[in-house]
Amino acid sequence: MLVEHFSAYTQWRAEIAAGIGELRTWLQRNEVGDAQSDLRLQYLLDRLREDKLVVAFVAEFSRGKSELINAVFFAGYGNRILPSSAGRTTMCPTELQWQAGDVPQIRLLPIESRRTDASISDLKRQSAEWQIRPLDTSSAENLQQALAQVGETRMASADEARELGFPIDDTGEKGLRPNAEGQVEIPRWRHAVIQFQHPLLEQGLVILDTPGLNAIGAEPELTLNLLPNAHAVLFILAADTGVTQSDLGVWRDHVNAGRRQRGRLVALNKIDGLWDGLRSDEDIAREIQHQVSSVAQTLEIDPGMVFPVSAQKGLVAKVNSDPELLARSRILELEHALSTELVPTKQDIVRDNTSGEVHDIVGRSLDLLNARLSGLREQLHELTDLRGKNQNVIEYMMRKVRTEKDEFEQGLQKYYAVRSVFSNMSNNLFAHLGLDALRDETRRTREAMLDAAFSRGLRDAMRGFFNHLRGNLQKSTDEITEIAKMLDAMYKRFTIEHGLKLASPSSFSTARYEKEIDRLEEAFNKQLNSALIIMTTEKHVLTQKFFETVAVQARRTFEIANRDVEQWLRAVMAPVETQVREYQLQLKRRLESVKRIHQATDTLEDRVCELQQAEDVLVRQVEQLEAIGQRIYSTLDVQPGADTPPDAAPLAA
Ligand SMILES: Nc1nc2c(ncn2[C@@H]2O[C@H](COP(=O)(O)OP(=O)(O)OP(=O)(O)O)[C@@H](O)[C@H]2O)c(=O)[nH]1
Ligand SMILES: [Mg+2]
Repeated sequence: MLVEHFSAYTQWRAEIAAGIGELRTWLQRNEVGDAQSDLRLQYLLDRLREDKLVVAFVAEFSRGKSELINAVFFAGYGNRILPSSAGRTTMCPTELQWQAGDVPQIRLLPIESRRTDASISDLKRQSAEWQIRPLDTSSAENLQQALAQVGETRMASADEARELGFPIDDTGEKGLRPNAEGQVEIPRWRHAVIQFQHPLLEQGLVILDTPGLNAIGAEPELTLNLLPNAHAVLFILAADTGVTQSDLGVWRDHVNAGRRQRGRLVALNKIDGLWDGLRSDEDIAREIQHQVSSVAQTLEIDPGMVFPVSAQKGLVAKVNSDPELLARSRILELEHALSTELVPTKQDIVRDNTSGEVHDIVGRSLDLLNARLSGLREQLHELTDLRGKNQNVIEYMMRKVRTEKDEFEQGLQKYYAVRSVFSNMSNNLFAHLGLDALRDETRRTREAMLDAAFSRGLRDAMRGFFNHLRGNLQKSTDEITEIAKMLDAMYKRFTIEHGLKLASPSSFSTARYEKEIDRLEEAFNKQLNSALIIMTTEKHVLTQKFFETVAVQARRTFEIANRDVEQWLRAVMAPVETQVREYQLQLKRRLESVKRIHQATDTLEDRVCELQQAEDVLVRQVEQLEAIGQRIYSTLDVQPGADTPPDAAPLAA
C-alpha cells in the first residue's frame, strides 16, 4: 500500500516536471525567457528529480525500530534484512537509499572522524573518509550479513571515548560504564549509508534507522539536522516497557523538539506480548486501547496518532502470506497512516517551492509579452491614423516619437543612477550576510570558549555568537527594506511616465533565517544545560563538539540566505531591465517605421499589415503561455492518491 501511494506521488512529481519542461522549451523557442529564468527552471527540475522523502525511525534501544523497518519495507525479501535482536543492535545512524546510477554498496564512516570538526553532511562529499564495501543483494542471508556491520563496536579507553564525544559515567546512567580494565565499548562507525535497489527507495524514499539514542553519546547532527529535516518521524515504544523515563527523554529531545508538528507518528510495538492465549480477544483489545490512551496522555498527543502494532508478527505474516496474522499485527494501519502523513507533507513542500517560482516566471514573461503587445498596438494605431494623411502630419508624428525618445532617455539617466545606488546597497547587504564575517565570528567564539574556565564564560561566548548573527540578519533586513523602497519608487515612475508594465517588486523576509538561528541557540542551550551535570573536562569537549556542529549549521543557514538574497536581487531588477530594453527597441522601431513612411508613403499599407500579423502572433503567445501556466497549477493542486480510501479507522478493535 505504501508502494501505491508513492507511485502516485512519483507520477505527480513527474507531471510537474513535464509541465516545467514544457514551459522552459516554450520560453526558449519563443524567445520570451531570459537566461536567469532558464536557470531557475533548470534548478527547479533538478530539485524535483533529486527530491527525497526522509522517514526517520527513532526510539530507545530495543523498542523494535529495525524490526519495524523490516516489516514495513523489506518483508518482500522473505526474511529479516536489518539486524534486529535483543540488546543494542543498531550502533550508528543508518540511511537506506537508492539513486539512479548508484551501485549496491554499504558506506561506513569511522567513528574516529568525530575527532575532526567536519560534519556528516560535509563528509558525505568526501568518499575517501568512508569505508566502502560492496553489497551482495542476491540473497537475504548475504544482505543480512552485510548490514550487520552497522552494529559493529570496538573497545576504547575511557579517555579516547571521551575525546570522541561519548560521556563516561561509572554508574552507567548518564554515559558509558567502563569495565574493570577501564575500557568502554563504543560504536565502530559514526554513520552508515546503505545503497540498495528497492522500489520505494528508487522513488526517492530515504529510511533513517537510528541507534537507541539516550545515554550513549548521540551524534549532534542527528538532533540538529537529520531529524528536523526528516519529512516524517516515527517514534517507537514497546508495549511491554511502556513509556519509561528514557523513552520520554528521547521523545522530548529528538522527536518533540522544535517546530515539528506534522509527519509525526507513534508506534506502540510488541503488542503480541499480550496475546498470551489465555485472555479473550476482547480483553486484549481493551488492554491495547487502554495502553494507547495512556501513551497519548503521557506524550500529550492525540490518541489517533498512536498505532499499536507487532512488528515481528507483521513481518512473519507477510513472509508466510498469513492474512489473519497480518490483520492481528495491525501493521497495515500504521503503513496507511505513514503514507497519508508522509506524502501530503512532502507534497506541500514541493508545491510551495514550485508554484512560487512558476508563478513568478510565467507572470514576468506575460508582463513582457503584454508590454510588447501594447507597444505594437500603439504603433499600429499611429500608422492607421496616418492613412491618407499628408507629409506635414507625418513630420509631426516623427517629431512626436523623437520627443518621446528623448524623454525616455532622460528617464534612463535616472534609471542608471538608481542602478548604481542599487549595486552599492547590494554590496552592503552581502557584507552583512557575508561568510567571511561569519567565519571570523566563529573563530572568535571558538577561542573564547577555549579560554572560558566556567560554564558562564561558555554561555556568554555563545550568547555573543548568536546575537552577532542575529544583528547581521537585522542589518540585512534594514538594507533590504531600503532597496525595496527605492525600487518601488522607480517602478512606479517608469509605469506612470513611460507606460511600462511593472508590478511592485516582490518582498523578501529574513525571518526564516532568524528562526533557524533561534532554533540552533535553543538546541545549544539545551545541550549546555544537560552537559552541566557531567564533569568539567568532558563538558568542555562535548560542548565544543556541539558548537562545531552549530557553527556548520549556522554557516549553512547563511549560505542559503546568501543564495536567496542573490536570487531576490536578480529577480527584482530583471523585469525593469528587460522592459527598459524592450521599450528602447520599440521606440527605435517606431521611429524607423515613421521615417520609412516619410520616404515612401505607399509602404504604409504593407507596414500596417505586417504589424497586424505580429499582433496576432503575440496574442497567440499570451494564450499559449497562460495555458501552460494553468496546466502546471492544476497539476500542483491535484491530490495524488485521492482515490485511495480515507483514513482507515486506526483503532478499530
Ligand atoms: N515480541 C516482539 N518482539 C519484538 C517485536 N519487534 C521487535 N522485537 C524484538 O525486540 C528486540 C529489539 O528489536 P530491534 O529491532 O533490534 O530494536 P531496535 O529498536 O532497532 O534496537 P537498537 O537497534 O538496539 O536501537 C529484538 O529481539 C526483536 O526481536 C515485536 O513486535 N514483538
Ligand atoms: Mg536497530
